[in-house]
Amino acid sequence: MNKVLVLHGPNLNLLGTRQPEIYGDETLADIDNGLREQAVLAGWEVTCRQSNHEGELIDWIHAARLDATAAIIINPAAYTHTSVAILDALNAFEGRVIEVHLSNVHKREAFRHHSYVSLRADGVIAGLGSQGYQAALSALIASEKPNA
Ligand code: CA2
Repeated sequence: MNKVLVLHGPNLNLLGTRQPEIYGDETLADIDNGLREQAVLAGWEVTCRQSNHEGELIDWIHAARLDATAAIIINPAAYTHTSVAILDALNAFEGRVIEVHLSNVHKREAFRHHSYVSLRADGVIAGLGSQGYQAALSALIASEKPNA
């Protein structure tokens, strides 16, 4: 079975409680439950994790190298714009990587326009709200190789 790891970075545990005008009114649990349902229909398995700690996100990326995870969908949140360490960890991961942002970071402050993670990502989705995660998973499923 194809395994996908979904990683959410710092402060995304607050989704649905603050700033709905930017990040929408769904909670992180809503997003994760939707992805699990979508995955099951395709015979895929999704594991979702959120952390406010850079090192914990890196440890999960390292673990994905060893447990046959096919792809990582990651919203690194503010670490997008600061973390060479997350970029380095993703560079050591051999599967596919899709970077997702709820908001259109390019319409926002200049410091959000640069992403270290985009240097590694196979695809980047921004500004579609929670649908961005669904689109990322759909793209991964659609590109599944027969007998992979
Ligand atoms: O648009 C995105 O998904 C971001 O990755 C979200 C990050 C931000 O730093 C990036 O530039 C773009 C911020 C996540 C904070 O999430 C909150 C959600 C609800 C309430 C407060 C923060």
